[in-house]
Amino acid sequence: MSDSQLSAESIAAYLVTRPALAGRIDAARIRSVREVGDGNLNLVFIVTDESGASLVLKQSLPHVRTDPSWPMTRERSTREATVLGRHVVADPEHVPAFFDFDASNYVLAIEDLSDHRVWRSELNEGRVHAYAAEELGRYVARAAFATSPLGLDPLEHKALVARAVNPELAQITEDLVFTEPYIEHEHNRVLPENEADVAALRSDAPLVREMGLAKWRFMTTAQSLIHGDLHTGSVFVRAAAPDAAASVRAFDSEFGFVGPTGFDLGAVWANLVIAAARALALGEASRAEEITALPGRLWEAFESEYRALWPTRLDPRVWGDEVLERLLAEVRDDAAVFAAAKAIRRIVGFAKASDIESLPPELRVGAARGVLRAGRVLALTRHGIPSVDALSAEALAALRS
Ligand code: SR1
Ligand code: MG
Repeated sequence: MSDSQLSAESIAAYLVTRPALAGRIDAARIRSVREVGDGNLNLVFIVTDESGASLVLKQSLPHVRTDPSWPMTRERSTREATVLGRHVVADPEHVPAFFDFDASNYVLAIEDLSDHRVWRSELNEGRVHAYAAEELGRYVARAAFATSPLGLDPLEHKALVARAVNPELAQITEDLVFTEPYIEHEHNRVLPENEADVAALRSDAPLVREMGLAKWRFMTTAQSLIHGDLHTGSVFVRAAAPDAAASVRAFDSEFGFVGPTGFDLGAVWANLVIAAARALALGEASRAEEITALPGRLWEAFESEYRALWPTRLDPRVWGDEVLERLLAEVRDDAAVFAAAKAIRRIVGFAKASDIESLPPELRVGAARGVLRAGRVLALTRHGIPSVDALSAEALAALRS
């Protein structure tokens, strides 16, 4: 089998060709195959055999799933395999187990996490899962440390930069996140009542400057192997139960490359702003406040894990403790401006967020306006505000204004 598209009917035959999966699932006794992909890009199947063993097969399509006229490199599967392969070593607690990668057919085989739920869907239904923010902070810190020159031999780090280069998907982010919201573009779409808000955004020269600088940092910074698309729809959560601990897993790392560490933190932060906007629109003020506290918890967990790993850095001769403080300040500053960019793009640009889109139109207008204002506050006031909590509170005030 080469370069062909999987289907529910072909999966049993496909599994027979993958020796790495032989002990994980019985290809001769497949009970069910469910296609569950609902993102913008890929086919995703949950495969279960008669014994109840299961796994997920994820195959990249040669085009955007939601727009077949938009071609997309299938090599993004190879990038995802690189990111997941590294992250599963750095932090197996926070990513799916990784079973197999078939480079000829662009198929990853990973752990079935059907007992988890997508965090965005949970937030949309009013279940906050506050612990997830801290777990993600730890995940970003562990992955960042292990794949940066702090934890990787310099030659290995450079080899990783080369191996993980992801030009086509990085360009999507560069265009969709940092440029298109600030120009007239066919990808953009807002409700007529929000047109004036978008016009105000585009004529806000300091904001456009900050977005331009953020794009520059995104394109020129090679700190650590980032997930690259860590929004709440890329995170599985499972609350603690009497027989199981809470679990948080980041998936879908096909946008990953060696980039700015703060980008992943900013992505989580942005989508929490959007979730808070939804809660406010629905009149759930205390839930909005609860969600607004999460970027601070995300940051504190990141910082504390990063500090805990710091004694293991590879070159303490020059990377002293003042360097740590500067690196943390830089990552925090990046996280805030990337959060701004990622929040605004979900309102104006191609990829929307169901948190806002599923609101009734009369509530969507105000929620969208609030997210744009909050994004502006994050980008423009971040230097003068001493903590993520304080900046988050400012963003909440902007959501309310
Ligand atoms: C064409 S891909 C659109 C968006 O979906 C992904 O989740 C990324 O965020 C990308 O920008
Ligand atoms: Mg995705």
